[in-house]
Amino acid sequence: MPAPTKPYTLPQLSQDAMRQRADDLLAEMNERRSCRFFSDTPIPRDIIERVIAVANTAPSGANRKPWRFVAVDDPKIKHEIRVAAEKEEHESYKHRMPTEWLDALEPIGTDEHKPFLDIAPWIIVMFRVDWEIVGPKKIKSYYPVESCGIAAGMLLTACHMTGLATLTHTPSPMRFLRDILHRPVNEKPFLLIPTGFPAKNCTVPDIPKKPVDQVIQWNR
Ligand code: IYR
Repeated sequence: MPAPTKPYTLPQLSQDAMRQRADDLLAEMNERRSCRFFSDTPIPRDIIERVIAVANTAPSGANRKPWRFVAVDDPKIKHEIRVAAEKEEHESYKHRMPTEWLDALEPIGTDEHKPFLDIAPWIIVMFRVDWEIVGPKKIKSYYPVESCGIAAGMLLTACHMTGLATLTHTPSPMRFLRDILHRPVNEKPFLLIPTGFPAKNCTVPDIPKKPVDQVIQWNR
């Protein structure tokens, strides 16, 4: 049965107001960078809950919200994650990643060492839920990868707009996260997002973002 409906409206802005808002948002989001040097300054849990709540507003296939955010601030668990991630990353950097990939990463300067996993006050680990058991039923998710990608983008945006730096970290393979965090078999590690303030002396690679005219193709 279709759900009951309710009205949906948005404030009617003038075109100039729309331009201004988009320009302001662009200026703000242009400042977002992947952060690899965090301060250990604690961030209260309720702030993390708020940014996750924003991500949780993301659209999802059949409105299933096929994600789970595991927010980790326990130093022991963060360290376990670091040790396991560095073990996989060591293998990847030394044996699994082809030269072409290593060359692509060279300007970014990443390597197998992941101290930020100890230092950042929080690691938000995002799991993708492909199915759930609800009562006697197994309920499928739809488009879980797309849905999680959208929610992850909204989480990064929410963190940035809240004044929190993030890194989208993808140790590979990341099966170890399910074991360390005791997650059930229907949850697959999707992304690991350390968050907190940037370290006082934090730097980022001085590389440009691709200009927008290179990523838009107008139909005429
Ligand atoms: N996951 C590895 C390697 C890595 C891969 C890509 I693609 C990046 O943009 C950055 C790093 C790591 O986190 O070091």
